[in-house]
Amino acid sequence: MSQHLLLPLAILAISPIPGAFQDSALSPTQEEPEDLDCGRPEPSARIMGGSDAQPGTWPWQVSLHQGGGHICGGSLIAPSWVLSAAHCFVTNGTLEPAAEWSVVLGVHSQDGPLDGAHVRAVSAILVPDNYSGVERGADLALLRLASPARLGPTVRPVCLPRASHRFAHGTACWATGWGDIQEADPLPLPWVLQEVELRLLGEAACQCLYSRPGPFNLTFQLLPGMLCAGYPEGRRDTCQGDSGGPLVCEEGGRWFQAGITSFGFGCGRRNRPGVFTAVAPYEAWIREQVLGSEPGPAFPTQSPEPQSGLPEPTDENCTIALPECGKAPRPGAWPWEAQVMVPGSRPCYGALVSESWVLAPASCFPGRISSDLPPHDLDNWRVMLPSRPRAERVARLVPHENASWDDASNLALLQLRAPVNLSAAPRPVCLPHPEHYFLPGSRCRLARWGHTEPVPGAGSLLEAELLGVWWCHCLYGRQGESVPPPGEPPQALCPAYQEEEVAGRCWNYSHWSLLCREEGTWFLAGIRDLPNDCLRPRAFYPLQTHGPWISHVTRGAYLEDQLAWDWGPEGEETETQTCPPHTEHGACGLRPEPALMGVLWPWLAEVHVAGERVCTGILVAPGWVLAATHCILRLGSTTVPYIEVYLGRAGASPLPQSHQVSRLVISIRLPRHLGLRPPLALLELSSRVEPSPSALPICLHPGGTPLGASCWVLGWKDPQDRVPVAAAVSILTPRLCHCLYQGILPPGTLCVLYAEGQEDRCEVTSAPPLLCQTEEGSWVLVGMAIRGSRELFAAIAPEETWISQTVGEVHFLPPSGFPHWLPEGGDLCPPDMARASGSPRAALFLLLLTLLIQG
Ligand code: 4AZ
Repeated sequence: MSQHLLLPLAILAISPIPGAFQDSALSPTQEEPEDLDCGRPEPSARIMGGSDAQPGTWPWQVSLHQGGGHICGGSLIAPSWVLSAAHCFVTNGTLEPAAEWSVVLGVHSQDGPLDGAHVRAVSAILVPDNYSGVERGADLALLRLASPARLGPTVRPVCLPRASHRFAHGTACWATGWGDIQEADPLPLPWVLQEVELRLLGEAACQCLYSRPGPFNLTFQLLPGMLCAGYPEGRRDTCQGDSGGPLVCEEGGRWFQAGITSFGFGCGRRNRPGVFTAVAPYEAWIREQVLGSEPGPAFPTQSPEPQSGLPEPTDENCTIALPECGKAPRPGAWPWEAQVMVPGSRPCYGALVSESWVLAPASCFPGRISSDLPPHDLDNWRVMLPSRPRAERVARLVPHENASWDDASNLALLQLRAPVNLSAAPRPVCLPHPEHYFLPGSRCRLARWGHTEPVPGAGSLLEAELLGVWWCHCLYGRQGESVPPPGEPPQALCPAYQEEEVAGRCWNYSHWSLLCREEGTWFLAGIRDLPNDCLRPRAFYPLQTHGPWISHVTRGAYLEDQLAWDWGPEGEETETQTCPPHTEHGACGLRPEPALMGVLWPWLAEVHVAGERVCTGILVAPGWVLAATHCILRLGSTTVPYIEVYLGRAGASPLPQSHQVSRLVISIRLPRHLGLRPPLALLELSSRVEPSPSALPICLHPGGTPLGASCWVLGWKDPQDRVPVAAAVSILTPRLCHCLYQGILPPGTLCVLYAEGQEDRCEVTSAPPLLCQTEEGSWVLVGMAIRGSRELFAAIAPEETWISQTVGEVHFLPPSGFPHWLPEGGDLCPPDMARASGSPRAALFLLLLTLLIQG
């Protein structure tokens, strides 16, 4: 996974340089003094968080081109030698041919014409034998120029440190380059060389930062020959495209190259400083390579000379930077909440994302986002921020390019005329990087967003808990698609709310933002508008996909690494998972494999009848539960009992109270059956339950007997504690069943055979159901137990018409794609049938008894 963050080299699309010329005729050695002068730019003469360099400030900086574009940086160390990073030239363990590369010297802006720039071909690329990848060190390379560089005011070598040279930690040094100005954000035109001041970090301080899990929970072991520079709080750093370039420190009026830009975890991230190849330890290697070339690189002695033998000072403490965003005094008191006032519109809520930028829905500014011109009344727009005495004025509106047609991109950024001082309030919210993985079960809140109506009651009621990615993805219609694994941006984020809070709290129209907390820090995780609906478990649009756009526009929004890593079983799941197909009414019979903590059987209901017994019920549609008639209605009783249904209780460990759902039964429906009492009853619930992992309808089986499916009797171990158990069974062919029971079965009865030792797993008084799992993974209800029997079940399929007419929204699987029993020839049963099987007599006896009692 580290590959995601050890950013590979990107080709900066910089065209071949107009005005630069290939110059090989000059022999500059004659013009130079014997002892090569180094590290002195002409007097007077991105890097992330840096700024444009002045021309001629860094005359040793070169640009290494391949295929006509800038790939890496380098430094001129002698007229014929350039120092750079090995990883620029090694792909899959192979050194690229020198002929593919050229060195551009004396260049400032790479968007020509280039005064004073010239190009040299490369005659050799030398890489240490022990180089095997940036993380393993020795990331340096020497390039021999086909002809010496022409030294001048904008082309001069840098000084190299001797092996004994010590750069004190805390020293302010400079890194330069034409690399990205943020992660995945290339340097804009006119491609002017960027410079940034970075502080050298001691080995202990750097190791301390990299030992704390960061992106992808990764840590990194610093090796000898590496050095770090940057800041614990991040924000200023080298980035992709700067590799190979120099990190230089001034000493006694000369610039020494302390490091070569090598890598880092991302760019400018908190506690992830840039990692450089230390140059001093490679003095001998460099000298060996350049032997005989005159003049060679200069290694001036350090003055005052370092006292060799002394250990490096280790007095630095381990200073970890804490997030600067996302801290709130208490949920609901959001220090980033910004109220945007546009003349003629209701106030619109957004979030402060940096000193100068507010993020809000683009739909807050209708009519103002379609044209390229700034809104004519921008002067009159105001932004109210917490604890600011006066309203802020607005300088610019930048809508997302897809804002007008894509709800997921309904975003706009507003730039304030003057940056605000960040403190406890206002304080920006944290934004997630694209690879952020919000853990299932994360504690989240809904916050005002856009034109939201005032929240009735306390805003603190809007608590939510995040569903796992599998659930979110599969519940909300991504059928047959694979579930994005951790590290890939999800298509949706699903907060689940407490049912009771939701009941009766409906808004006519509302926009919401989803804030999720990690280690006490709040992230803006998602956005959603809910036209005309109650708050229910819903899919929010994840904001993490917009992180790059937001940082590109704002150049400094607070993107923060993931802070919580306890992935649990779902995160460890490495196999790609797919969602079972849906029926026309949506998702049914979903159950993650392997089953996660929490609910194992989302459709399993406890049906509490008249306060005296509990029957098994199965949720077949958002407002309907199917149960066995004999358990619900006692024989002889003429009154309709008081029935309560509980969902979300049937877990390996029961879900928190907040996930349980209870409903009253308002009617009991039975099919018309002549003579015998019908075995199946439909219970109508007082209100719908929103599909969620604790209340999800099962799929219904359309007919026949599932061939080769794995089937289970799902019950409770005992009716008191009601811990769900499943006993593995096979369903017998109708012929076998018929023969075993010698024709006394009512039509539509299924017989099962228990797997070895499974007969006694669940008790039968609560009338357990018979379920099977399809090959795609959906769970299907096939039958409900017949009174008093372990082996006999009333099939669902014969009642398909009645069930569909009564409920409407049930999920009968399409008959195609579900294997049926083939018709079997002959009615005759083998004469020894009854003797051959295990316990047909006992079953027969029970069945007779059942029929007698019912009759
Ligand atoms: C790169 O890929 C690279 N933030 C260079 C430096 C850093 C990260 C990536 C350090 O060239």
